[in-house]
Amino acid sequence: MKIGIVCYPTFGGSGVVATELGKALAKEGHQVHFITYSQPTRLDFFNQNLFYHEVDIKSYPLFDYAPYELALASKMVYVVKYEKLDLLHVHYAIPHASAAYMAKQILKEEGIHIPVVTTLHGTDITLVGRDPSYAPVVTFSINQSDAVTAVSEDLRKSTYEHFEIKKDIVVIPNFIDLERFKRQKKEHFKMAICPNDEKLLVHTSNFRKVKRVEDVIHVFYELRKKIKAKLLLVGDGPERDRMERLCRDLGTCDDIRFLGKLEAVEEVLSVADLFVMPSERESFGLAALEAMACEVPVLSSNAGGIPELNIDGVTGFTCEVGDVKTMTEKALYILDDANLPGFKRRALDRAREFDVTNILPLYEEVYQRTLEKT
Ligand code: GMT
Repeated sequence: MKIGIVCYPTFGGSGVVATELGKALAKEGHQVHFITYSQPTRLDFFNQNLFYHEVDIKSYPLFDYAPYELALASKMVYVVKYEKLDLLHVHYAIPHASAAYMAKQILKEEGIHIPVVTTLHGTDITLVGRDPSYAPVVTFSINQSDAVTAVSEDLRKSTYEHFEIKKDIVVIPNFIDLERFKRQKKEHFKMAICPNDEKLLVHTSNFRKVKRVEDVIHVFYELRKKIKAKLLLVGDGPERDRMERLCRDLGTCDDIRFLGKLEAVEEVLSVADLFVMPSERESFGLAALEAMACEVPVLSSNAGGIPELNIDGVTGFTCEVGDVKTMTEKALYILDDANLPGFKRRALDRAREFDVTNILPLYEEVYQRTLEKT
């Protein structure tokens, strides 16, 4: 198949999933065309089946905001027409699904039919999409898609609850490339961070409010009263300054390192003992899956789709959002030397269920059905 993938090119989960999906499809022999405003972060290897088309966003003094959606729709029209695509797969409803609808209508005028598959990722439904300033367009463009998928059962449910959706939504969970995400031997790295055999906690995120990074720091602060521990915070975003101030206020700076955005997050995960994800909302929790694939148990909230991945008491624990006290108790339990090896093993076993080789055929099935139907 010739597939056009539209996504955000950043470190964000939806962009990562879209890029990894494209790479996996290309390895299977499909021709994949990425359409986005810059080279996707994870598009890091050459394959003869992979193509990248950059959206040209023209600015003009009249525009306070350059109309990205129009530039994107135009680019989709060109790519579908000249590369003779069979299907467009757009990741994250805003504005990709509505731009795809517009491209589809333009192409229809020229006698070209292009089916559109939309994948919902999370905040496009649970936060931004629900806002009255976007909701009607999100509802319309989901209903106009030829197929719709969501990354968890919880996101599917929440989409039906908050929008008037007439379409079937197929759940296809996030996936992981176990060739890349696996525990690597990095003892020298562990020694450098934890010279006194401290337990190592890791959190990775985009440091937005929804991630509740302050809970990670508070859990760590409480935990450190009981055991020797260090914390690595990976990623960057709007909450970073506030979190650095919090560390200073709590006097924990010596034991916490802010590493910023990292390409090779699997290297950090390879030396971690516990991954912390206390998010307010999370449709799936791809970062937790990456940790589990590196044999790291997960201490998380029970928000959204996280419990569909992190099995309470098995691969880690899921706690009420904001319940720092319980999270600290559960962290201590997991990090106990008698319990840790079992949690690590079960985290990996669970991650294996989300191996890309199990999930890729589910997307291929959706594509096939969509092409047959339309
Ligand atoms: O987590 C974020 O804020 C980034 C966001 C995105 O759209 O890039 O991630 C969402 O999509 C990921 C991939 O499907 C999911 O694993 C994340 O759980 C989801 N984030 C939220 O729902 C907050």
